[in-house]
Amino acid sequence: MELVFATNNAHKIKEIRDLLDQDFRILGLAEVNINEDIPEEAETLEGNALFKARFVYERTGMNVFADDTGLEVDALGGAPGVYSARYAGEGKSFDDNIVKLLGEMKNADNRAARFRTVIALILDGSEYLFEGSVEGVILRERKGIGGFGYDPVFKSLNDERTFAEMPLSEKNKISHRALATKKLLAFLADNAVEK
Ligand code: ITT
Repeated sequence: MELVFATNNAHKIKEIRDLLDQDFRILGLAEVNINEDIPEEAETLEGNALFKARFVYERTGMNVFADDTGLEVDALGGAPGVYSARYAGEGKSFDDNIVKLLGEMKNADNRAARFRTVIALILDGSEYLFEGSVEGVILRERKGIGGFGYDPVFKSLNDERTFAEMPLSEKNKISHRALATKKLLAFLADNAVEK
């Protein structure tokens, strides 16, 4: 069965191809001739993931899924959340975002935060949502050089290391994205009819 993954991120596409068995053929946006950037303007992760999946479904009629991820910090009322990629402003770097985050949290004693990923699937015209999250804390300074985004300042409650101190292969087994993806894969294994 063919399934579009509404992303241009080749790394994400490879990761899911490695996890899915051969009954599924994953196509990226370029492979279904969608070459524009799909806007991410909703106010929730669910809204963005659904918007991206619907955008592709309306143009292609194909089964499709899309994801969105954010870092939700309790002391900041859930920010940066859906704005995680552009927290310090459009076109700013991962490090600029960390600088802003640590600045905003300078006086915060409550360091609780979570990474949350939402995946929206449209299968045979019906919509489904899957979620994965990892609870943790925001450190006061960076530790580690692996991963990306906010990884150097995020430590899961279940580990002594930040995500940036873990080998990527290990992070990719336990991450918010991995947990949401596992739910998607289990659902597809049970519900996707061979086409
Ligand atoms: P797409 O091309 O797929 O849209 P994106 O950069 O928008 O990729 P996401 O929606 O998955 O990526 O994530 C939004 C932001 O959240 C991302 O730019 C990072 O700042 C942060 N983020 C997401 N996953 C992360 C992770 O595993 N570790 C650290 N930061 C992460």
